[in-house]
Amino acid sequence: MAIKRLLIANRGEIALRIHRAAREMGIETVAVHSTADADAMHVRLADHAVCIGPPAAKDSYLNIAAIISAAEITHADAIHPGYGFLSENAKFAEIVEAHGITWVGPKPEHIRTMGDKVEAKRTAGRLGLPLVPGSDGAIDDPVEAAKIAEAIGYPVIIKAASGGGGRGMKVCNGPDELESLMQQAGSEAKAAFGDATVYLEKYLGNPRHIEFQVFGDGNGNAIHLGERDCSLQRRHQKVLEEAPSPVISAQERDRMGGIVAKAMADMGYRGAGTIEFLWEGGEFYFIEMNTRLQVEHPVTEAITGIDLVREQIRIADGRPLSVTQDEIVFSGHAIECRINAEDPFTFAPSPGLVTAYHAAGGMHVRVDSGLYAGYRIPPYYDSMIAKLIVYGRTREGCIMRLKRALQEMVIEGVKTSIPLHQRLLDDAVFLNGDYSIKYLEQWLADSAAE
Ligand code: MV4
Repeated sequence: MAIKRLLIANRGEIALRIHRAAREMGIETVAVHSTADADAMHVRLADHAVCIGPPAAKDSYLNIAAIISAAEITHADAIHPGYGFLSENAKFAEIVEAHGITWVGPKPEHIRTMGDKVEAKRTAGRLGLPLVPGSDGAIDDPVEAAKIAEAIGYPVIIKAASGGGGRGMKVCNGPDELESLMQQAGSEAKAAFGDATVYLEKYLGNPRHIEFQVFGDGNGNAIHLGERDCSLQRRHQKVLEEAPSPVISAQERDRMGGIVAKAMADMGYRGAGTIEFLWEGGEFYFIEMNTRLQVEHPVTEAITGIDLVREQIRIADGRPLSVTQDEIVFSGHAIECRINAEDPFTFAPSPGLVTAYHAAGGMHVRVDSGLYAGYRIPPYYDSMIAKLIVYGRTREGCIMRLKRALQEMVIEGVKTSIPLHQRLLDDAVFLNGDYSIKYLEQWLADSAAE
């Protein structure tokens, strides 16, 4: 096969990240961009660039015909979708492959299965992953639902099959509100996703969000690269991620990692994937699988030394996994801070001209960002403008280095979330590592009240 020219169907820091991996493999790159992104760093650096439409994502980064045309015109022989946009669109993956273009991603059938949360859970259960107790599949009969809720115990959570990312969930505390909440969840899901299907789970009150990175070769071989702890979130947006999780022992990592890798091997999974768990009372409960590269992948790269984008491209090119499970060594600690162009207290977006920029540096400090002085952050897209990823031999050392690196970062002209990270890194609960998915929002509310 041998990929020669890779089209990057994305923007921002991840487009640059993919460009860098491709370049290091001797692969040419094609940037596609909206009119709002003509001055983006990855567009400047790519070998070829094609404008695919106006600023609105639906007319550019989500415009399948425009992207396929750009690939044909530039003779790209592969497409990497990054994260978001079309990355988990099974139809797009099929269209790419139907054009004889290599899809740098999972098999379309696996993208489709995991995109339906009911199918995903059923598949995970069959593959031996531990599930949150709940309905076996979709549920629409309130009488049946009440029986299940009674059996697993209240509170329960009603989730949309087409949901994900926290949209369309309802927590139900007792039988009297079950029927009306099911109706609400169903109609909200119908309005948001065009699918009213819902399912029921035991509601976990104070879990951590812990996800395992996996890779499969598509031929029955798979490995895991350990876990990331992504419990610090605000409105389902991750703020800071770390690897390893402060609460997972090496034995637990090996045990659970072994289970997820076996599951991926058995399903013939191809490429990068993330298995999301809630973790409570020392137990893992599968909730969802993401069939894409994730924003927070660099913390895994930092503690394993493995380039995940390179690995994705190799697999897409039909090559074997570059490492065996035995060769993977987890060493040290890594933390990623997501830096957004937004007010650090109100979270209001703050796009505009970057008047000065200086990236932190030094040992074990990585900045993934397309920023430069004079760049204008467009208002049309996600507000994440940089990721600061820091590595240390210990969690304490990593945090000290991260504080130092945050002090070095200069981004002028727009507001950023850097001050939020600086305050969080001084918080006693963060420092001791004993936080759940509820912690950040509580902490923000408490510090606003002070
Ligand atoms: C849950 C839960 C509690 N119990 N499921 C939110 C996003 C979606 N991926 C799953 N989510 C949750 N599912 C059960 N049975 C709590 C959440 C949840 C959450 C999960 C991970 C990270 C942050 C979160 C914030 C609020 C709720």
